[in-house]
Amino acid sequence: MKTLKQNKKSESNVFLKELSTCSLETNTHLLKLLPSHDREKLFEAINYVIFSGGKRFRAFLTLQSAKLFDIPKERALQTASAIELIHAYSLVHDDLPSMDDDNMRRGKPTVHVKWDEATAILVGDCLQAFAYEILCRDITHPDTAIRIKLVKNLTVAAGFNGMVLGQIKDLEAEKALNKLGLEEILELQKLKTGALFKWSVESSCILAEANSTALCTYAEAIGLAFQIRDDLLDLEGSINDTGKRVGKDHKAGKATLVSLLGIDEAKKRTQQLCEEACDALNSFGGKANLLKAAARFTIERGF
Ligand code: GRG
Repeated sequence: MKTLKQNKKSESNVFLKELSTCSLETNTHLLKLLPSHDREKLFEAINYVIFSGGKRFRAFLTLQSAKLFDIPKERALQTASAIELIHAYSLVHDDLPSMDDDNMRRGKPTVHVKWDEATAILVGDCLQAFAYEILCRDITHPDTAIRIKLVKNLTVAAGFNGMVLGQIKDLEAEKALNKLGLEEILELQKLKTGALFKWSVESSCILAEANSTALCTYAEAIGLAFQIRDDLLDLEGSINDTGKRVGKDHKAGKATLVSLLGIDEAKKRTQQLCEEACDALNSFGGKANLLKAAARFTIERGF
């Protein structure tokens, strides 16, 4: 009989293998979609960002949630690619000197360091536009109304009532005299990180014309847990594991759930969120096992 520890280890190995498969499939699909271009510098920088690593965790969420509804792989790869492009754009812009000012991402120099600021801005712009263009293609779904819904919901998740609003709140909080309270931090994280997580699974419900309540509850919980883990890694992780500078947010006195609640309480929160996320998927039975494993990865990950 396997011990609990052995079971956890084998679940984690299965999950990591599946994460790597999803990453490979998404990269192959993106390579197929990427047009050739005669603007060498821009094209080189875009390739650098798209294929510079990254866990492809959002693509994983999309591909696995699509499996719950037996969505054809080609369609799911379209939405998985779109969400990774939006995520990649957000990282390139977040790293800019006027935002978080980072020189390392995914273990490599950031775009504005390797090239220049203008290139980084344009690369982000291109990635964003490309994501929407992909969704509009017929292969995403034959029904135009469904394609429009995918695009519309993604603009909301990424835009001024979603990720951008979260980013603005984050930038303002850094300069504010009064530190943010618990509810304000939760709201900020829900927008900055959670909104894209939510679309990652909601997109599969849109493709399947299925109810999205359970999956959205799951995504909101793991989105927050993912962010708390990110803040913990900023404190406890290393540049080798995370591929980016650590200790920066802590040093800057950034308002996070970890700085507000302390390390132990923050870890407890991630446990609760993981349980909440897994419970939300119970109605899918064994089909949701990998998504449940993803929730556990979210709170245990070291990268
Ligand atoms: C520029 C509008 C705009 C928004 C930026 C995403 C974001 C908003 C900022 C990134 C800051 C940050 C570290 C957020 C924490 C959660 C997060 C998004 C971490 C990075 O995501 P991973 O770990 O990255 O999935 P990889 O590289 O694996 O894809």
